Amino acid sequence: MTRQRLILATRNAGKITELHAILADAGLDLELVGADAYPEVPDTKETGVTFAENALLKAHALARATGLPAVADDSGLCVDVLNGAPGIFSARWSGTHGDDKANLNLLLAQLSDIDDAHRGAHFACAAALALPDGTERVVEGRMEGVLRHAPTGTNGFGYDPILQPEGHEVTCAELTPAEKNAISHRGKAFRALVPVVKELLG
Ligand code: ITT
Repeated sequence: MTRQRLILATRNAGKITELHAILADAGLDLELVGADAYPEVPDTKETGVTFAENALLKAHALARATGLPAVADDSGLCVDVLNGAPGIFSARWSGTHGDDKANLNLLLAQLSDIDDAHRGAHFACAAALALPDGTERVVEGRMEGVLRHAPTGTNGFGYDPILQPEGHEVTCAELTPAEKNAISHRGKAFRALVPVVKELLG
């Protein structure tokens, strides 16, 4: 019997490895491929105003274009004192999409006068599953923490060097990938997706 193919709407190999491990741990035998396996399918514009909307947009577009079930995620950093910003703008906060260093430095500068008592923030992730017939599900995960005044650590990406997760004395960039996945917004959202995948594809 051929294995059910599931596409993940990302070109980020780390995300594919992480979801693959979570699905395998759950006993789901699916063939997981990244968007790179379908180079003719264009990237979807993230025109939604919430993480969930953007994850659903990406999953539906890929499911429609390929005729296969598709998973997509959208994530970002939400800062309490900024009323949830950068949020969906996290990847392009400084104006240039994907310039992690500029994004982090701009955020630190904006928060320079804010003391430790008011530096709460969380990473948020929405993960969506869409089927070619239009069926959809979306789940969310969060990692709460506080923002440091300066970056520390070299692991991870994005805002990892300044987010110290709740209950930890180090930043996300000082955790190993496995330690981060165990508590991360994306790890939680992907794990919450397991029963959904079982329900719709199991
Ligand atoms: P895709 O290609 O999969 O869309 P992306 O780089 O756009 O990946 P995300 O949507 O997952 O990444 O995240 C958007 C931004 O939010 C990302 O550029 C980071 O600035 C920030 N971010 C999200 N998750 C993060 C994490 O685990 N650690 C640090 N920063 C994160």
